[in-house]
This record gives sequence, C-alpha cells and structure tokens, in this order.
Amino acid sequence: MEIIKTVCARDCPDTCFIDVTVDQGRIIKSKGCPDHPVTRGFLCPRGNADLKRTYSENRVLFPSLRNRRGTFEKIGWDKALTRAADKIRLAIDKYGNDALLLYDYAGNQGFLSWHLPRRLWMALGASITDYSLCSSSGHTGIGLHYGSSYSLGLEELLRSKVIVFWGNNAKVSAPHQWALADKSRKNHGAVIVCIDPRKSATAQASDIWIQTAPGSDVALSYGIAAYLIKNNGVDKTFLERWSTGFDDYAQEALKWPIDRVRDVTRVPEETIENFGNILIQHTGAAAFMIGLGLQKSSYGAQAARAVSLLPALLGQHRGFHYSDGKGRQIDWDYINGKHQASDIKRKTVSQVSIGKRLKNGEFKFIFVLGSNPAATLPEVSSVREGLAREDVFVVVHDTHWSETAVLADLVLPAPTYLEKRDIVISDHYPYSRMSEKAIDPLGESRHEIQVMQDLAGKLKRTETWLFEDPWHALGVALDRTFKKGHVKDLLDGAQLEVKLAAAEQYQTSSGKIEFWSTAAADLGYHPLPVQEACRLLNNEYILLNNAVSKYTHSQFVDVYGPIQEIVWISPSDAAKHAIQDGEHIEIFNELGCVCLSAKITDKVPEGVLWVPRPLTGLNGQPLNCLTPGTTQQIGGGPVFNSIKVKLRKE
Ligand SMILES: Nc1nc2c(c(=O)[nH]1)N[C@H]1C(S)=C(S)[C@@H](COP(=O)(O)OP(=O)(O)OC[C@H]3O[C@@H](n4cnc5c(=O)[nH]c(N)nc54)[C@H](O)[C@@H]3O)O[C@H]1N2
Ligand SMILES: Nc1nc2c(c(=O)[nH]1)N[C@H]1C(S)=C(S)[C@@H](COP(=O)(O)OP(=O)(O)OC[C@H]3O[C@@H](n4cnc5c(=O)[nH]c(N)nc54)[C@H](O)[C@@H]3O)O[C@H]1N2
Ligand code: SF4
Ligand SMILES: [Mo]
Repeated sequence: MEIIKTVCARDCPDTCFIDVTVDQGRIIKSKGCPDHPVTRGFLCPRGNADLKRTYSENRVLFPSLRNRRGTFEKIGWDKALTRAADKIRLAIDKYGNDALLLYDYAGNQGFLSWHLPRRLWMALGASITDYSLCSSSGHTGIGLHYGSSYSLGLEELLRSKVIVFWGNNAKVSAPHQWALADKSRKNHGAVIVCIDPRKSATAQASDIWIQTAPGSDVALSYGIAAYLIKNNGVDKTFLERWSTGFDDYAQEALKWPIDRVRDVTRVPEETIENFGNILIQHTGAAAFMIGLGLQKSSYGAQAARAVSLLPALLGQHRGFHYSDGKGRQIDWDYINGKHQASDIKRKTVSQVSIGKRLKNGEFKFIFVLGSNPAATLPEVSSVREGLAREDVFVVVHDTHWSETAVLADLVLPAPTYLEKRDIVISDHYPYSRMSEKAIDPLGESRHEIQVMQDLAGKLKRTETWLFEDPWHALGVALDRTFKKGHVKDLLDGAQLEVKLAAAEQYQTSSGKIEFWSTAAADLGYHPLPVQEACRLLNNEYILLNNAVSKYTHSQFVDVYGPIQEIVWISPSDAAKHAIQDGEHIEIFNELGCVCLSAKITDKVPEGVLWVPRPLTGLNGQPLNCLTPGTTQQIGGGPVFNSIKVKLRKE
C-alpha cells in the first residue's frame, strides 16, 4: 500500500490536497490532506466520490469512431489520430484556419491537461473562445475600479469580524472557504452574513440572511454606502490617501435613501440599518466574498463592481474576495503558445454566445477538451444541433462519455487527474504541490500533451515549441510564480508558496482605487456602478440556478444518479397556478421547455424559481435549453441568473 500526494484538479475554488491510498495499482481511499491550512483533512462529496467516478462504467476507455449507422466503434489510436489529422487538413484546405475550433475549458485545471495542449491549436491558427462562461464579467467589473480583481488572501477570513457571502453559496461551492469563515465564527465570534434572493445552504447556515430581489445588488450597495456616509462610518483618511472619485460616488449613494433601497431590493429598512451598524462596529475587519453567482446575470458586472467598493469605504485595501487568478505571475502566453504563434491571425469568439455559430456550421472541425458544452452552454439546443451537423467533424477528448462525447464523431479517452502528473495552481490559495499520478491511465487513455504531440506529428508540424518537454515549458512559465523555489522543486516533492500581488497596489491609471472609474469612462460605460431595472412581464418568473454539492457541473451523474428534477416555487406562486407539491410543471420560454417536479417552499420569494444546475428535465430537455446566449455588456459574461420563464401545469 502506498499514499500518493495529489491535488484536486476540478473546476472548484478549493484546490484540495488529496492523499490517495493505492493498493496493487488500484485506488482504495482518498482523504483530504490534514496538514494543508485550507483542506484541513476533509473533502467534499465530489472529492470523496472521485474513486467511484474513476472506475465508473461511464469511462471512455479507448478511441471510438462513429460509424455510418451512427454508433461508435473501437479503433486504434493511430487510426484515430490519422482520421483527425485528415479532417483538420481538409477543413483548412477548404475553409481556412478559422474553420477549426478549439473548445476547451476547466474540466481539469492542470497546466498539462488544459493549457499546454493549446499550443497545437495556436500553431494551426484555430479559432478559440474568450473563456467568458464563468467569471469574466466580475473580473472586468472589479477591474474597472481596482485595476485588477485580485483580493484579500483567504486566510484573512480567520481574522475577519464580519464575513459577507454576497451571491455566493460557499457552503456548497467552496466548502473549505466556508469552513474558514465558520472557524472564524467559532474562534472569535465573527458574524457571517449571506446576501441572496433564495435561502441557500449558505444563507441557512449564516447568522444573518439578507434576502434581496434578484439583480438589485447595486441598489443595496448604494443603500449601505449611504448609511455609512450618514452615520460617520467611512474612513475618510484612507479614502483621501488611497482613492479617487469618492465625492461623485457619495453623491450617487446619497440618492439611495433607505426607503428607495427597500422598494428596489425588497430588503426591510431595519435590516439595512442593522447591517450598516455591524459594519461600522467592526470597521476595517470585513470580508466581502463576491460570488460568481452574483455576476452571472444581465447586469452582473455592475453588481460585482458595486460590492467591491464597500470595503474601501471601511478603510480596507481590497477587502473583498472574488478570484485571485489575475494576481498570479504566470506566463500564460508562453504556456499556451500565443507567444510563440503571435504572428498568426486567429478568431476569438464569445464562449457564451457560441451556440448560434455552432448551429450555423461556422466551424468544420471542432476539438473539445475538458468541457461538456452540450450540457453547460447557453442556447444548448443550438449547441447540440451544431455538434450533430453532418458537415462538422467533432473530436472530444474526455475521461467520460459526456453529453458532448455522445454527439461527437471521434471520442478519445483521457486519464483523470488521478492517472497523470500535473501542476494545478489555485486562484484562491497560495499553496502548491505536485499533483502526482496515483495510478496508471485506465484503458487506452492518453495524456492530453501526448495526444497533441502525436497529432502534431501526423500533421507533419516541425515547430520545436510544439514538442518542448512539458516540465521545461512550465519551468520557464512559472519562473516568477513562487515566493521561493521553482518547478524543479515541486517535481522533487517540495511544497511551495505562490507569490501574492500587493494588496495596496492598484493598476488603475491613478494608481488608486477609483470610485469614479476612468477605465469605465474610456470604454463608454458609466464611471459609477449602475442599478439597472429588471423588468418582468405578467406571469414571468426569474429562474435562478446553481450548483449542488454532489455534482461538478455535469459530472458525477454516473456516481450519484441524475440531478434532482425539481423546481422551487414560492407558496403564493404555487397557489396562483393551483400547483400542488410534487406536481409536474413545465417551465418554458421562447427557447425551450423543461418539465420538473414542483417543490413548494418559502426559500424563494414570489416571482423567483430555483433549480439545481445543470439538470435534465423529466421530458429529457436540458436546463440550458432555456438559457439565452446573451452576453453582458461589461466583460461579455453569461446571464444564467436572468433567465425569464413562464410556467404551466403539465
Ligand atoms: N458543488 C459544486 N461546487 C462548485 C461548482 C459545481 O459545479 N459544483 N462549480 C464551481 C464553479 S466553476 C463556480 S463558477 C462556482 C460558483 O459558485 P458561487 O460563486 O457560489 O455561485 P453560484 O453557486 O452560481 O451562485 C451563488 C448564489 O448566488 C445567488 N444569486 C443569484 N442571483 C443573485 C443576485 O442577483 N443577487 C444575489 N445577491 N445573489 C444571487 C444564487 O441564489 C446562489 O445561491 O462554484 C464552484 N464550485
Ligand atoms: N445553467 C447554467 N449553466 C452553467 C452555469 C450556470 O450557473 N447555470 N455555470 C457555468 C459555469 S460557471 C461553468 S465554469 C461551466 C462549466 O462547464 P463545463 O466546463 O462544460 O463543465 P463540466 O460539465 O464539468 O465539464 C467538464 C468536462 O471535462 C471532463 N474532464 C474532467 N477531467 C478531465 C481531464 O483530466 N481531461 C479531459 N480531457 N477531460 C476531463 C469531464 O468528464 C467533463 O465532461 O458551466 C456553465 N454552465
Ligand atoms: S471538488 Fe473542490 S472541495 Fe471537492 S475535493 Fe476537489 S477541490 Fe476539494
Ligand atoms: Mo464556473
């Protein structure tokens, strides 16, 4: 028996260190590393179930090619890659480089599994996406005022007196972040506040739940700011030294007296006052945890920028946390090959709104890596139609038979993170160690790097950077990433600490926190955060949706069964439609219709529905057939929490 030290590579903020017990080449146990200051010995239900998912019957174990009858046939790697190379050449010859699309995402966050494999596609001049599906609007929004969106180190939570989870369901989505907050509460009585329209698991476990109307967070932020200003709760010395534009901001905030805020947010006046008083009482010791859910709505970037400014009023440098990815010193363009292929023109398309392009057959060869677009993209019916087109050749490299894999022409088996060596650097914590291989790749699965190099060989590419030793490449790109030490130390088993960017450095044109954002003005946006109206027609509902504990996006259905096909509806809305608990109802809009079982609960307010994502309805339709491919004005992000639907009894 052996204990292998690895790191969870899932698209999750916690990046746990995992100790895996292997007996005779088989994983028998995995456990959260007890010494890691954040993992602290426990894993989430996905981490605990990775063992089962690794050995699940749904694994892709050998290359499989779709035949004329539409079923898959096992083929050898050599034939598979020859076929892929032929199709690439054909697409380029007939339609040009742009007709190739690399559709890659964060199924595995490792450098070797995700980023380095991009090099081949850079050399080919393939089209790529802008990665706008998850966090880009929040990054852009916060960046307008701070220059960059990196934030307080998460271990600051252990010193914080007020911890505000704002549009953030950390108890489910980042359980180790939640555990730090909870520890702070137990150790020194930190107050945990959750701001969410629905009673999420986090809201339930917090000391204070502030229930807002969806999309009203800018108003709430201004209301709090106005309360702080009127009650001598702002740190004027800090603001003078470290910010610009406060007077303009204050003028706007004061247009939001508490009764106006109440009308827009539906938050009672005394709740706003109480929250304001708590912040004043603990001035300088608040942590605003800005959720990804907060910024995935029509004006989500506005909400993120508004919330991010509150800690500055309290005299704190970057007293928020979003994601610290932008504060890492990593030479991404060296890793992914953009640097080496800088003279090659390529098309970058919106990931959020790619559905229509796929449907229209804009790309003739698509390589999907580490993502399941046929489940997770907006306008998913168009995505599915596009992937199934006769004139489009789709290759999927995945560990499992995903919804996308079953639509592909060629499916290639990938090893899970437990079956390969890699490095994952967290966007949230500074600790890093090698993600060691626990077991040999199952079946004929082949590492992403190997596949790309083999494919490059088939295409007779000769660029040396396509064949660079991956550890050498990471050594170059991560040369300045760690406080002390290098990639070679990680390879030797060392644990390194990532260098964090200085909190009091602001990459704005003034070098200060800009309440009145000059960058926003330059881009044609309002320099201050703007509360936009969220209008519904009669009988329309806002459909909120987000992750539940057992699943990482579309993954783990093979372990835990389907995501519950339920929809939360408020008692008054249920009564309006004479819906009984457990009754099947259809939620629909102009894009699609999903059938679900009604769960009547006061956890959602009137006019709001909630479903776990990304479920498949009782009628076989995926949740995202309801999601428009609309992009946000700021940052181009998605609008998953602004889906408008109607409902009817089945
Ligand atoms: N178990 C599990 N964990 C995950 C993932 C997973 O798939 N499964 N995915 C990971 C990824 S990639 C991401 S992006 C994160 C996302 O995780 P979070 O950052 O926690 O974001 P969400 O879960 O999308 O939404 C959080 C909350 O925002 C609320 N919300 C929606 N609209 C509004 C609004 O207008 N105002 C306010 N104040 N709140 C609103 C929702 O009701 C929800 O409870 O989770 C990560 N962690
Ligand atoms: N309705 C709705 N939809 C959403 C969201 C929402 O809030 N609401 N949120 C969006 C967000 S925030 C995100 S981040 C996206 C996520 O969307 P996706 O990136 O599509 O997420 P997954 O479904 O987890 O797909 C990851 C795929 O990678 C595969 N994989 C895992 N490990 C490896 C590996 O080592 N190698 C290879 N080659 N493949 C691997 C998995 O088997 C899986 O098929 O979903 C978005 N979709
Ligand atoms: S999915 Fe997240 S919380 Fe779960 S084990 Fe992996 S890193 Fe940890
Ligand atoms: Mo995400």
